[in-house]
Amino acid sequence: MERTFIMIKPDGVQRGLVGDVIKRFEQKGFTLAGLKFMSVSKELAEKHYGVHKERPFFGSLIEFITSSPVVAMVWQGKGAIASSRQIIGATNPLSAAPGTIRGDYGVDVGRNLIHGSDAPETAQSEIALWFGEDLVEWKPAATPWIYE
Ligand code: DAT
Ligand code: MG
Repeated sequence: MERTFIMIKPDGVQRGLVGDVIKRFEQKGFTLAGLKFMSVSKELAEKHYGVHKERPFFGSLIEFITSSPVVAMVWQGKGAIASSRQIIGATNPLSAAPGTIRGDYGVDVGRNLIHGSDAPETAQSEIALWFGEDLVEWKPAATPWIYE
């Protein structure tokens, strides 16, 4: 079982897409392990996007992420990291396939609605950064109907 960090960005929240996004992960068969609605501090945003520090869009990215509340989540399941990236779609929504979250709802790379961890190492560090140990261990009753 893998865990991945997913965040609905300020544009997704402001546009009323929280329910649709959560529905997609639930329908896939993934399990929620953490969920919080929160404002993001500049410090947290800069840590989260630290890898992009030298990029020209870093300043506007931090400004955007801290501009309005986000929904931070941890989703768990078989292959959850790569599968979530597929559910989310390509970074630039204009290149994202229809049926993906970014492909269905976005047009601008700076308003691409959602974040998902890109590898096991980043998933681990992002979950630690956003949730620490504050995750819920549980097994949904539907588990044997999702996993053979
Ligand atoms: P992803 O969010 O798909 O993992 P990333 O890690 O390369 O993409 O970039 C992080 C975020 O930074 C991305 O979701 C939106 C923003 N971003 C990336 N490339 C950008 C660009 N060329 N111009 C403006 N914003 C960009
Ligand atoms: Mg990334």
